[in-house]
Amino acid sequence: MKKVIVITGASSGIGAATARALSNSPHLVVLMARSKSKMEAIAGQMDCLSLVIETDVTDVESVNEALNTVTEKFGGIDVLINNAGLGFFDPIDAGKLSEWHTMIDVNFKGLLNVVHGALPLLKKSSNGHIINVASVAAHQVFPNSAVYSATKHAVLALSKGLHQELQKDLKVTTISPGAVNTPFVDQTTNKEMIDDLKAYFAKGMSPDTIAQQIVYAIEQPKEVTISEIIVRPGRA
Ligand code: NJP
Repeated sequence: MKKVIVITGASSGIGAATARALSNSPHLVVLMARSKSKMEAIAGQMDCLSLVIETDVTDVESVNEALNTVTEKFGGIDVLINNAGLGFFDPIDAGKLSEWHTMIDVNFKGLLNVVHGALPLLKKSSNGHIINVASVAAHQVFPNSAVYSATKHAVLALSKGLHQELQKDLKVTTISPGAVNTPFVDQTTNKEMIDDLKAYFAKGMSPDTIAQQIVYAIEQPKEVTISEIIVRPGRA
């Protein structure tokens, strides 16, 4: 069945891999992020119908304009993949307040902005489905990532609330990856930690692996909801 699938954070990493994984599907795939040229390069290699929309999830107007464009072009939304996110790793004592605020603004408030705009459209769809990309940090708290973990705990809590209140209208899936080899870690500004972090994430899973799990959740029959997927690198 053909679905309109919106992916936030589609310019890189897991979001870009998910767009590519849907490339040969019958679906209509919408790529949203701030880096338009990167998304155009990805969409240019996709065989399915796709649409690139420059979107900043922290900007309500930008999000609502993007969702209006999707509705105009494709008539609505069936699947929303809330994937845009970032992490700055540092001890809490480093006190980098603006980095804490950015993580909350993108990972949680940004996700809420998209959910707020998309919910009426998803509820109209007979295949409405929200897929939230959380993290293993939604389930446990790691050193040097207290605020990141807090944002991902919030994403998981929101997913559970959405399911509780809206399960008659739509499916909700949370996917919680462990380390994935993407540019995710490059944003960390702690110079003492960055080399070790890069080496650690380089040994992580391929973003294609996470994309396959997301596609698996999308392709389930109507009577099946995959509520949660936790996927960790397969090493001791
Ligand atoms: O990271 P990366 P991942 N508005 O840096 C976008 C979670 N996760 O694929 O706007 C709109 O390659 C940014 O686009 P741009 C993680 O928390 C990861 O690894 O053009 N989009 C880019 O497309 C996150 O939720 C790991 O800069 C915004 C994308 O976000 C998700 O996986 C482990 C934006 C980030 O791509 C994808 O991360 C884990 C904004 N304001 C969870 N700001 C991991 N990699 O190990 C950023 O547990 N983006």
